[in-house]
Amino acid sequence: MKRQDLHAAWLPPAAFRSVGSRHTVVHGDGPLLDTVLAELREAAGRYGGTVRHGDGAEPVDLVLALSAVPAESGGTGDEGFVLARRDGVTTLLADAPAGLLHGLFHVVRLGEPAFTGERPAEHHRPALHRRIVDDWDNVDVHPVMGQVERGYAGGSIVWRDGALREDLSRVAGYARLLACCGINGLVVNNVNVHASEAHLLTDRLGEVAAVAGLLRPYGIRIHLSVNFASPVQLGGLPTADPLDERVREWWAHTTRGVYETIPDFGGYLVKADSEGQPGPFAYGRTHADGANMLADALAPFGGVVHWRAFVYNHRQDWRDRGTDRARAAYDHFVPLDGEFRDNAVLQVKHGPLDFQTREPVSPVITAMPRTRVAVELQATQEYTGQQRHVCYLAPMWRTVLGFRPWGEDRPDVAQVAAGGGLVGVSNVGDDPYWTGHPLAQANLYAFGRLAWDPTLDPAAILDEWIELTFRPDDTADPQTLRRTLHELMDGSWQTYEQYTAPLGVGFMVSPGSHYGPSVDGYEYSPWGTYHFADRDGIGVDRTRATGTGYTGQYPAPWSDIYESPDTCPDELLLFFHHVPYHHVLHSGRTVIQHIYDTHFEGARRTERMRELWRDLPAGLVDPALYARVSERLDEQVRSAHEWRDQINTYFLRKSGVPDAHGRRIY
Ligand code: BDP
Repeated sequence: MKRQDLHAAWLPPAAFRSVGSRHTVVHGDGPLLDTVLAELREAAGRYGGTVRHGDGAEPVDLVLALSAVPAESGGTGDEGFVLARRDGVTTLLADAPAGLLHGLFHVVRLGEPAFTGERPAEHHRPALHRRIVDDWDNVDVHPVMGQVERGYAGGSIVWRDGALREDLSRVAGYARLLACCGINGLVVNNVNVHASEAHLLTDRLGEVAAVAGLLRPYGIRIHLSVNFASPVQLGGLPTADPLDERVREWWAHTTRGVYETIPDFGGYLVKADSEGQPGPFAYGRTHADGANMLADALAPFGGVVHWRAFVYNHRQDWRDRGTDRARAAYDHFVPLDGEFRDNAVLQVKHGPLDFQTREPVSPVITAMPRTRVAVELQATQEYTGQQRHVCYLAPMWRTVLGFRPWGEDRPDVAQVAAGGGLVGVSNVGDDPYWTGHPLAQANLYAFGRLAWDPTLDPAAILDEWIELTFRPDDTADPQTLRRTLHELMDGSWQTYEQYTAPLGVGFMVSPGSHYGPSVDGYEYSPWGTYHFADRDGIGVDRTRATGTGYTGQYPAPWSDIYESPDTCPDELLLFFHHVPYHHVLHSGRTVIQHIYDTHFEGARRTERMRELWRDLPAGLVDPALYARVSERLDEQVRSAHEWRDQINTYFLRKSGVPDAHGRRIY
């Protein structure tokens, strides 16, 4: 495998071999069709096929046609397509150009099987209309957060040293990768909108337009994070009160300017009244007032405001056991259900706290039937090993998306999110492998695929990613390569969970960096993330009976299931309950023994992961990639042992209960 191929992530040239060796005809016109043609021509040039635009007499293997798919079969919508194969010809039909682009990538994913046998018509349509990636890129290097907030893959591919990069070829490559897995929106800047980033909305809009121009050929709309106080900061107004006419006019006027420059602009993303960002509370207004003002400014142009529900007090008094950060989003937003405009989407983190390794599903997702809700996931591995650890997140996301808040036979989270969308915080940077850890690419790929089809099996998504990225069949030992990658990645989320904070209790990470263990790092801080471990027990009592009442934010049956330690799932026990160390889990083990066992087991599993990689026969993957993964696995093993030893020692000292198996704890 050539080095440059690796940098193409899941779209190395060889991914197009099957398509590129065919005789293809394309019917239809338009900018996205130009992209389809360019992709096909590039592949044909490499692999000996031909590409024709429009009618002709020569025989063909592949037809892509923009044509109305009969309404009785449901049509294809804006982005769907129909794939069929008969009499030796594979056909892709779509009502709209984006459908053919997605169809082409589907055929690329299928490879040879797209061109063998017969295939009855298959209808493909995205389950979610809005499938958006949020970059947390800063224009300037932030003194604490760096160029990309919570970025673990180098600098921004868009900005450098406070200015738009001259060479934006990585952005074009990014658009292609995102389109291939189904993404159709990108928020180009950080949710924390610092001073220079705020100007992207006005005098630096040209930079946004330049990026939009690179996304457009791949059917991706650009969105912008905006600062709620922009009318003051940029407009010179004395207030940003959302009900003040001058403020409303400023936003209307500014938004008009945005659409004059970027006619297909997607909309705004706002983090307000959260972690120091300004918001409507300063003016005694609600978040619906704030969101609706922006929604009204965007509505004439078909734009949407994504308003984040991540609102909580980050300066709380840790001595006050009654204040529960997990409650905050629900308490702020649920009373506003029904007040948001139709083009306002409430963007809710999947869990009530903050992207921990294990959290219950946020109850906000269940409680706002009259509001469009988007679910936000985090591909950047802030709390899941920071792209130094292998942690394939699709199994976690699948668990979230498949959760049925109202019980069996009722809608799942993915169905609720269909009204608003699925959003993923990006994990890419200017690193040659895009994501620092080369295997972390799979998380971004999986995010896009789950946004398109939330029912996909994480292992099947991983198969796709492996086939596209590593082309196992081009290697001497395809099965070993496939098996090794699956063994490393399939269960890696569970492994990570084993050696870090136990049973859903969360955090226990180093404050600030969020990397590595610090059991009490946040325990006496104002951030609201506590575990309450003492000599007798651990966990947060969030019950209605004796705790913060958080369980009451869930509908039945989960409000009751979570309320009792007898029915609460083990993996979330300490999220919901404060229990003694000798409390017996459903697994039959005590909490303290579970902590010891899982930490020994998790650390041991990382050793096994390293061995598997060491045993991989030479030549199956590029040597530079091999070395990068090896170096990261060394760090994962080191870090997992550090976690194991600190967690086990801490709880041995707190509880005084020895390990039943007599293993060494320090
Ligand atoms: C937290 C991150 C912080 C983000 C915040 C957010 O630590 O850097 O700004 O989430 O989502 O997880 O707004």
